Amino acid sequence: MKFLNCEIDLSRPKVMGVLNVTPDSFSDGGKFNSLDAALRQAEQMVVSGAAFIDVGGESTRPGAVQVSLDEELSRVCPVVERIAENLDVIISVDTSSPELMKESVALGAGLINDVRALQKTGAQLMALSLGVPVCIMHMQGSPEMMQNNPSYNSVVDNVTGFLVGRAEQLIQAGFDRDKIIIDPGFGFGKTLEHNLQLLNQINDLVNAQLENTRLPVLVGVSRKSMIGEILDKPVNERMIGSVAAATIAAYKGASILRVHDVQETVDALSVVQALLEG
Ligand code: 9MG
Repeated sequence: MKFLNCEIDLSRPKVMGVLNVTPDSFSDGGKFNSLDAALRQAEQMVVSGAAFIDVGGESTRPGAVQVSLDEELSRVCPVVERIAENLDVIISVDTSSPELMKESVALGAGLINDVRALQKTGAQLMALSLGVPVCIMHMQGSPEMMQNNPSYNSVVDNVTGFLVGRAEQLIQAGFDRDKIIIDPGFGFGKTLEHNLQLLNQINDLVNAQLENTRLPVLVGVSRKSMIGEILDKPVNERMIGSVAAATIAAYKGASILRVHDVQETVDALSVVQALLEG
């Protein structure tokens, strides 16, 4: 897949490091220190082997309240700018806001990661005009309400149908097929049972055909409540469970793993890669 200044071979699984820039993410004081801390964390993830850094200023956790556009811009833009100036990595911007898409691509972001699949007013048109690859995600409901009794006839069919249908709409609107990544949205309006069915059958999504080709699949399970529920452990004790789930997804064909624990996941993916090549 072609990004701003480089091409990434997604036939081998790649790691996307998560960089949350919400106020509670870096508790070391003022703005300058927070920026420095964000850059150091991004640098560490790049050294550990991340191909992408996903920068997000809006919490999309279940029950999270929305932040204002100004707040999101002021959290994300300086971090995108600093990473673009200092690191050789593809910057993904985790946003549904067309204004932030525009600002961050101008500052050097090379991928738009939208948990709302470009369905917010103006997002699709903006992403099209910017011309960078996009990741579209499935979510049932909205972050405020999505875990209030989610239900499906068949979660795998429903999620696959939505993502392939949405990709088709984007292509018809002028998007390049080679610039679309799809994501089942683990934990976004899904029970543990739904998440496990999706993980178990992630190869169905990987193999879903759109005009005789497949779309790369991004999987984000890192530290999520599905891992917490399985292990009965708090968020700071979910690393091994998260790596295990990412490993399964990669073995079944996922192309990008969105994770907090980059080095551990990169090592696990090397084992997957050796097995697949062997
Ligand atoms: C921002 N964000 C949180 N979880 C995510 C997931 O699973 N996928 C993508 N694409 N973005 C996510």
